[in-house]
Amino acid sequence: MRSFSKQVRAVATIALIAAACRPIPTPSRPDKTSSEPSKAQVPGPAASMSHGEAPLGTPMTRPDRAADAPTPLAGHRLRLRMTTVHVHHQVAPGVVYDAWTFDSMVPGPIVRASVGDTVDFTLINGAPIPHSMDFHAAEIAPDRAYHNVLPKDSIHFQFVARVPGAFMYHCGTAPVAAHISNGMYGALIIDPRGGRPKAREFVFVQSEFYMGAPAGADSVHALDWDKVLNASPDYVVFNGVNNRYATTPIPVKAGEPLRIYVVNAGPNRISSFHVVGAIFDKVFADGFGRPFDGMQTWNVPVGGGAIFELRLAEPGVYPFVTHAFADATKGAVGMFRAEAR
Ligand SMILES: [Cu+2]
Repeated sequence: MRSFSKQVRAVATIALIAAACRPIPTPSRPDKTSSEPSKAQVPGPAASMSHGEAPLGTPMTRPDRAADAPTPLAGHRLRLRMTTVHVHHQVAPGVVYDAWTFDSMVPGPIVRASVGDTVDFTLINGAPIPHSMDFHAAEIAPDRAYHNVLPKDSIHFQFVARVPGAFMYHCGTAPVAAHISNGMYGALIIDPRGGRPKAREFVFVQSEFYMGAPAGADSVHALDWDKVLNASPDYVVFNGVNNRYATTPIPVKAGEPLRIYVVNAGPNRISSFHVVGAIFDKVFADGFGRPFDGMQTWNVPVGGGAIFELRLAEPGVYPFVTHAFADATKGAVGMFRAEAR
């Protein structure tokens, strides 16, 4: 079987040849902003020397971040700009992965808008191979909006959010399983007009890592394509990091209303989301329509999302997991620490 890197190079070559044989639409070039990557962020060959303070090479993903959902958008137009960048991502202590990202983050930035809002989106490809964007909350012709963006090129499109819910976005460039496995996904929250009842809100994106043997001076892992095809990940994680909120529990108050947006990026494993010691008051599948009341565990399909509302009854530590426990054992576990109000 051909190595995965050869397959990716072949796909990239085919994409480049195809692009050379047809006119490339002129993208709307965004103005330079601070969100555009600096030259230091644009990936290049790893340096083989140090300049004394730190080794040169591919930059790391941005530092750890909280699970809190961002505040809802004030206006009705979300001007959104992302850059695809290849960086090193720390999946677990001492375990570094050669990730493909939106904005140097795994998962990518959380996007939030409301029903009726226009999402005005620009994707800039700062990576050395083609990438693209697929928003599950958009109703749009994929061959117009979701096609490949070549290195150093960009694409611009917009859509109006019609359906509320917790949605996935991801790179849709072939082979899609590779681009998702390498880190190109994120959560897109669409609020109903007028919002949802007040609650502490969190976003968990479940996903998988398939580790090849470490290579290079930095012992960096890259994708093992056979493991992807066998749906046999080494890590299944929330928000990109093994046991992320188990080692650092999320503080909440006992009895306060909690709302959790869960998106399952996969690319292969169903998330059977469960909070130990709690029953969900309401679960919204994706987020639209009538909720299910009194649920213990809810399956979030690959490429899907769900919204969970609950309260933790008393002070204590409450694990949240995928109840597919082989996957929880591989890292999809976190903790809430409920304190007295
Ligand atoms: Cu991609």
